[in-house]
Amino acid sequence: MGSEQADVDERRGTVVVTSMSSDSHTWNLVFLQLLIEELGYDVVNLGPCVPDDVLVDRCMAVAPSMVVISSVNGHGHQDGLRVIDKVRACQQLVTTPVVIGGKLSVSDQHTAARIEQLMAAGFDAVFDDSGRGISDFLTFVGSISAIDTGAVVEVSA
Ligand code: B12
Repeated sequence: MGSEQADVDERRGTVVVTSMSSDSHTWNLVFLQLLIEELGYDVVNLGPCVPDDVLVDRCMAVAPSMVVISSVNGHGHQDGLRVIDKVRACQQLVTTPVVIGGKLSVSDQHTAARIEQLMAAGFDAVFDDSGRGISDFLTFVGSISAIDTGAVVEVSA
């Protein structure tokens, strides 16, 4: 991805990458950190098993351009519904783009319904592994960057 790496002089802001309290997996977070850094953002990686109040407090302190939540242990749907409530309860984080992705459940059944619930609860996007996760995520980040810079880009559905 070297040639696509954004010029370091044009850093786009800070993204918080985090897991949630139940999830001890770490390589998903490292992967996302490297990916997002290559897109030109600084990343604050909160690591695995992040308690809800720590997640919210760190987001308040960093005031990020975006919060990227990752979960792969199968509890992402449940944890995500709880955490987004707490994030959106903070006035300062009401409009911050917050996304979630990974292996959000232990089964592929009812994926659409789970995504719908997470969106209705306040996430701006959900990237379940059963879909086109990473390419959809890159499109989403492109749309955030366009808002940041005022540029107009076409984002496919
Ligand atoms: C290594 C590993 C562990 C290690 C983790 C060590 C560490 N330091 O991270 C250990 C042994 C600790 C572990 C523990 C457990 N694990 Co584990 N683990 C794995 C394993 C083998 C690899 C995960 C990995 O590192 N992948 C590499 C990273 C880079 O990729 P990734 O995690 O898949 O993430 C990718 C995508 O999900 C996506 N993605 C992730 N997040 C996000 C977010 C966004 C926004 C986007 C766009 C994309 C995205 O992008 C990543 C790159 O493609 C997987 C199986 C597998 N082959 O995937 C199981 C797996 C994730 N583990 C699993 C389970 C169940 C557990 C345990 C609950 C087991 C147990 N009963 O104790 C515990 C979890 C405990 C807990 N509290 O969370 C299950 C999850 C089941 C599910 N979701 O359906 C898996 C899938 C194994 C399986 N097939 O059953 N695990």
